[in-house]
Amino acid sequence: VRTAPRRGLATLTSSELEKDFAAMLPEAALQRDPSTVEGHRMDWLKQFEGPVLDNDRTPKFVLRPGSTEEVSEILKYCHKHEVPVVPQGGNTGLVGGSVPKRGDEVVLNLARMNKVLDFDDVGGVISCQAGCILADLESYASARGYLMPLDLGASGSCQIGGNLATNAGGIRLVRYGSLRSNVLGLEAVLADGTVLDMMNTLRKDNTGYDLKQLLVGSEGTLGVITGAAIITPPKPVARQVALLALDSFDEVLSTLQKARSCLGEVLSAAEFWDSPSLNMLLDTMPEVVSSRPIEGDHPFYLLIEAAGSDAEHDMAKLERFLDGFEHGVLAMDESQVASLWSIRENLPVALQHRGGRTYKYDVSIPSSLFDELTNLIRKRVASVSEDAFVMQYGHIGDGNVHVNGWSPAFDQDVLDALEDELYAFLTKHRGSISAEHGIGVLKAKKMHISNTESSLALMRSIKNLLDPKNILNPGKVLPEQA
Ligand code: FAD
Ligand code: S2G
Ligand code: ZN
Repeated sequence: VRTAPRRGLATLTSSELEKDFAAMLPEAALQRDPSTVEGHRMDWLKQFEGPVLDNDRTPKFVLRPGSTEEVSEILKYCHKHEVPVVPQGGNTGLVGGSVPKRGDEVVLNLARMNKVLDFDDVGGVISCQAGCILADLESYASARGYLMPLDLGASGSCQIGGNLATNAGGIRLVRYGSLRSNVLGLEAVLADGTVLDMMNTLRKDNTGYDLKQLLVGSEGTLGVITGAAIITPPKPVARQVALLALDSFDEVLSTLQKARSCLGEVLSAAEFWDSPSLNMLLDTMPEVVSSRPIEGDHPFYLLIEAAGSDAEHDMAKLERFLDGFEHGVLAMDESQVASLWSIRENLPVALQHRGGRTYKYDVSIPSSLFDELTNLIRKRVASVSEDAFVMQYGHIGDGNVHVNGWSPAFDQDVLDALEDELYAFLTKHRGSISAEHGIGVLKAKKMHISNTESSLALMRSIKNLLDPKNILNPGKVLPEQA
């Protein structure tokens, strides 16, 4: 908790701000309950907490606007009075982007803007407000024979606005592509309160710079996303999931290749995890996963999902793919499919429940370097304690690996040494420091590893153009300048 006020902090106190916002917004738009407000100031990992400043400079409320107009009013006011704002969705982000960093920021949460505005059931396009929870949109689309182009373990809490702001990846990217490629329209409010209405449901619209794409993935630093129009692909008729036990990461890769060639267009997901991941889950959340899905403790597990329009046709493809494997299970009905998926989706949840300290890395690297990367992290984490271990899991279909070290205690020196070595490795091999989780606070200082100086300079010019007073999520994405 930082007590002394810092240079450049907002001048208005929480009480003054609250009085002004109460005068301009309906009562429902101000959340004052202290424990709720506190929850909005701590991230999901419990690793980032907005500091409480003295002199009543830390807002004791959260803003929850109910309309784009209210967001615009709020930003006009904050722009005029130079009050920093943290746009927030479901607060499931993993890089510290969704909570205050300095302590004087106002949290602007989109939860109350959760309406579906329109659904085009011929073209398969949903238009909705940014505060819609992803799982709610999935139910809405599924009831109409469609589905959302993304799914992730946080779908029960994350909002489509946050998904867009982080260009979230998840388990469907291998089939439907990035969220970015599925966005047709966007509505956002800029730092000065200007409403940018780019809500469009046309598949083709080549009229100048694609401004919406600037906001997708900008993590709340260029504007507040208030609405979107997203392509919803047709819901597959049948879904089958195979889980295979494999002996090496190379075998995971070769099996993925085989899946691609045997299943072709019906391959809808390819996720993997290793033995330490499954053992951690069985040990930490036996109430969720009580037994091994396949007899024995195997080095690696590969989950392959086929989803198409003809169960028989898909099954024939799947049987060809599964031919020759010794250890595996094939889930045919929804409950078996769900239980295999629950292993994968609960890995990060169990890790968070486990307490202790997680060293979380979400990287993209050429698969040939995977073992070297993991051994680098394993060597460092093992030096913290003999109970420490490293887990590997993720979206192998997109080459996106989540390497998580865990130890009972935290060791700053180990973290510093690990990160120096890891980021030097990524620099050397032109890997990405963030495959899907974004930058937030956590990786702002490492942006130079995945971006050239000229790219960073252009990003800064764009930030200065759109948010010259730096009120939108200050200290996130771009490294702060001295
Ligand atoms: P928040 O966490 O609230 O915010 C995230 C960022 O977006 C912040 O910088 C915030 O300022 C900004 N923001 C939020 N809403 C808006 C808005 N309306 N306008 C402008 N900026 C906004 N991520 C993946 O990519 N793939 C995964 O597979 C995945 N799995 C996860 C599993 C679990 C169990 C958990 C806890 C997280 C997972 N995540 C994953 C990370 C996280 O869920 C995603 O980053 C998600 O998109 C964040 O959405 P949110 O609504 O919670 O946003
Ligand atoms: C996933 C969640 C966060 C993590 O499970 O796909 O994106 O790295 C991750 O545990
Ligand atoms: Zn992921």
